[in-house]
Amino acid sequence: MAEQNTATEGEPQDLTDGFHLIIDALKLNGFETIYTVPGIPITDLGRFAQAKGMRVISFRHEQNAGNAAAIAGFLSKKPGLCLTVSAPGFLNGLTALANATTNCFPMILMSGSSERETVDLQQGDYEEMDQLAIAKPLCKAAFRILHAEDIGCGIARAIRAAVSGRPGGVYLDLPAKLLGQTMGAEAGRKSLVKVIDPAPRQIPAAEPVARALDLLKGAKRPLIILGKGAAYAQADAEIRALVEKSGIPYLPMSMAKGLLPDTHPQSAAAARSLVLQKSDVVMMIGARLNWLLSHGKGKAWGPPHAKRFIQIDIEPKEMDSNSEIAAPVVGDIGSCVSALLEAMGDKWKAPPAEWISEVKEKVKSNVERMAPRLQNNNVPMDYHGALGALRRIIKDRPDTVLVNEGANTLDFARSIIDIYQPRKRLDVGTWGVMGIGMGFAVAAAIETGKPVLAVEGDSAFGFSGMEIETICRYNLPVCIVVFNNNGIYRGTDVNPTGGADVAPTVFVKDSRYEKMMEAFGGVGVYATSPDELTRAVVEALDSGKPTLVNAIIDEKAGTESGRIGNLNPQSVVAKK
Ligand code: FYN
Ligand code: ADP
Ligand code: MG
Repeated sequence: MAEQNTATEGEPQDLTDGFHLIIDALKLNGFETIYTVPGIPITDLGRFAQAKGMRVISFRHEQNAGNAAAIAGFLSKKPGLCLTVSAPGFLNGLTALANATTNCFPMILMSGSSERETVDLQQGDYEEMDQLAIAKPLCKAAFRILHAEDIGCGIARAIRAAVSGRPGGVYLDLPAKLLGQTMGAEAGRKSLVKVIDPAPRQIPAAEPVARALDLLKGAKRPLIILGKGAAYAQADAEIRALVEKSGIPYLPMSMAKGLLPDTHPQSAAAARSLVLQKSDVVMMIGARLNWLLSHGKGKAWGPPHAKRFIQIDIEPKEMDSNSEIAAPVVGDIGSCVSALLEAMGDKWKAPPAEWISEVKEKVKSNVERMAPRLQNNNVPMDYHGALGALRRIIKDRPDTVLVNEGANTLDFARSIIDIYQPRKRLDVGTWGVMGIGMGFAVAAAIETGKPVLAVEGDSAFGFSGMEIETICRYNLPVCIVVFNNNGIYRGTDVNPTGGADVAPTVFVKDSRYEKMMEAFGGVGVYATSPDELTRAVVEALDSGKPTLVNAIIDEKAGTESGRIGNLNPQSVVAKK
């Protein structure tokens, strides 16, 4: 927005300022949405962005705005934008930025900050904090812009850092003074940078591709593992073609579910333990050998050193991080998968029939074992009854985005609810973090325009629950189902001293979460049976009205920490 300035010497000049240069730079680079919590010194930045046609989604807590930006980055392959106030707001957003970096989601956290001179002398400014220094070790890159004429380059650098190579979080420090700085409008316009090719393709050399295929060809019991990097890459058709042409069973990591429909005949999701144990050559596509894959070694993986790994990843330093990688293929997944497909030629032989049938039999028996439990209409509900109902709903509406967090609610939903399309399952990711629920749900609705079903443990919901006001305010098609079992993991713990305080894992019994939604004008439903749950969710998805279903789960159902209770240290002296 140019203003007339008559105060400077000579001719009157059109002026612009830091606020408008930032917005112009963002718009020039195709950004449409900012996730934020307004306040000093960035309130006007949000206002002006809205005035200039950007969508400015205002949250109740910065961590949720940050989580929204992070998942927007995952869904769109462009950095999600989060805008916060200084020190405390910045710190609230920082958790989401660190989590985004850990998960390889591109996002930019822009925070207002107080004056450098005062901060550096620690003179006690309003919300004083050396934010740049604090952000640096927790994200992929951190920059500060001090001069209006550097805004173009600063934003360009932030974009490139977030999306090139392994994606991640970037911090951009915006001192209050910068926002008000003026410069000539024409010079300002020329200083902006439109980023060309922000995430250049990284094409693998022929040799690593040939090495990988040689290893795969010689395998007796090959396995493909698809990770969320593969989902992020948006190379859906190529990945499906590679899996199908190879004939190899594949295991989807949680957020890679749906890259191929979970009902695909090559899916080994329901034979997870077996394929990890017995495979001899494993090809990871955008998946890391971190804790979620037991670091590629130990009991879960069968005899030591019996496996050979192929890893496709954009990050060369990922190779050998946990286990030896016999055939590293470094490049972007789209290019790597295309190169593999081409080099496979037309005469690719399917893996040995005994292996395929062994995996299929295990899948069949696990699926058959689970099936009857998913039909139960028990009151109070158990996880299988409630999730069986939601599984049928997603089957009928495969374009619904499923957001999922909790412990038992997460673990049961991951294996029970089949996903049919890429990037339709968003969850706690690499850290197993609680609190992503409402931020992810808001951004999923906004970025995809599809209905969102958020399946939340009652504890998990509490971390971001206040954002149901945000969901109602923007009238988003989000249906939240709170799996209410009166506590963390389950609701049955007691205080061993007999004192008045309840056990630390226990909540108020029979909490009426649905009334929270009603308080903001949304629809609240109290559901005690799978049939009631089905009716409520179907109605919510049909109407698109913000809805919260309080799903009453047996407080005895569930186990400590879901399926990862083994990670809890055990005391040798105390008994639970
Ligand atoms: C999977 N399974 C199925 C199906 N899908 N059986 C029948 N039908 C279907 N559709 C089987 C699968 O083969 C496994 O059995 C079992 O169900 C569990 O499958 P899952 O969930 O894929 O495997 P598992 O072992 O739980 O995976 C390990 C994990 C996972 C670490 C990747 O637990 C995970 O992502 N955890 C994240 C937890 C987290 O972040 N929690 C938040 C913190 S909670 P078998 O093959 O017989 O073993 C804080 O307390
Ligand atoms: P999961 O938890 O599903 O196994 P991870 O987050 O551990 O997935 O792994 C994702 C991997 O994907 C990371 O190592 C990351 O470097 C990689 N990755 C992300 N995007 C791309 C891409 N476009 N091309 C290649 N690798 C990618
Ligand atoms: Mg609970």
